[in-house]
Amino acid sequence: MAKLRRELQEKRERRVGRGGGPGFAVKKEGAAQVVLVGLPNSGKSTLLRKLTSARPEVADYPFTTREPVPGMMQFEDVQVQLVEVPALVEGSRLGKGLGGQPLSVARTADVIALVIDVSADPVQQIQTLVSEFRAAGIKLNQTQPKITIQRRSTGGVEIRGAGMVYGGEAEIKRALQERNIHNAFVAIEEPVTIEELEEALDEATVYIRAFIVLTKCDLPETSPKLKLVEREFGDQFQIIAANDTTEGLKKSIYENLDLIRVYTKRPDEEPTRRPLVLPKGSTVLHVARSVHKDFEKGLKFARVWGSTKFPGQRVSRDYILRDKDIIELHA
Ligand SMILES: Nc1nc2c(ncn2[C@@H]2O[C@H](COP(=O)(O)OP(=O)(O)O)[C@@H](O)[C@H]2O)c(=O)[nH]1
Ligand SMILES: [Mg+2]
Repeated sequence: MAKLRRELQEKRERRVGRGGGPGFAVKKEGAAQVVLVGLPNSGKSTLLRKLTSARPEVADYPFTTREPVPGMMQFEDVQVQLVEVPALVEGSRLGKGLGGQPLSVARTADVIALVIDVSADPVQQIQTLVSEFRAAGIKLNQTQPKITIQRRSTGGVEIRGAGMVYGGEAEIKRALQERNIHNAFVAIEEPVTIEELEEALDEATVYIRAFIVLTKCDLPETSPKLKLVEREFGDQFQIIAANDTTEGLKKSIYENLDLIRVYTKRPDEEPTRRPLVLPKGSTVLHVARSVHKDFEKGLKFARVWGSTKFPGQRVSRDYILRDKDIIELHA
């Protein structure tokens, strides 16, 4: 899983560079990188100051923050990197505001936080951000359609699952030809629109998890606006109101990262203090793999404390772990 993540990351970093101009990827640290994106004055720097020891300038004029500013959020025993990027505006990708820099950094994020000033037309702000991201090929909270494309040097076009696209083979071939792809293997494993296929062909498309943070909830008359945002976007995004305590806010953010912590232990010893941080849904096998790649082969069973019915229960390698589980691997 670590290897997969690294490969994906490298792939994304290459894509950033390809957009012309320098890449602005910020070196990742901690369990996940969350990029804070918002319009000018939406409260990004204030949020970063509240959650990390980074000290970006806070001011009531736009574009105070001109370079990405990373900070480390410590939540219990997990470190999460937050990165404030310069404000995004309508047309950023075309060079407006401070240009494509915020999009370029957001493109390689593990998770994107849309930082929205709830006191100023929040619906409009969210729509602006989402459409700017969409135009830049960054899809928020959408699952990547199951399409495989392998470019080849010869052999023409081979298509599997053409019936999954409205228009079938003819449409697929047209989309390929438009992109000067004459030799490729294309496999479509679920029904997709021609638009989704075209996005998959455009390698610049990335799919990133995102949530909304509403700032300035302390200002008067904001509670109806908060409700409006929940009604309009609640299906699409988790919404966090930033008027919580610092610890509460950190917890909400952590929960939105879909990570779990597991503590490994040896028989008759105490568990490690530092957790392994893995994606939600990880199994015993994933843990074994991230401890040591040889462990995977020799793994016989594991004992788990926490999510199991009984403490120290024996589980199989496919057992799905939960946050804060303690695990003892037996080879
Ligand atoms: N009342 C209130 N003002 C805020 C809050 N967060 C930010 N501000 C103000 O909004 C302005 C812009 O804040 P800043 O954090 O610099 O926004 P950025 O441009 O998105 O980084 C500043 O005047 C802040 O004091 C908040 O939660 N409540
Ligand atoms: Mg700022």
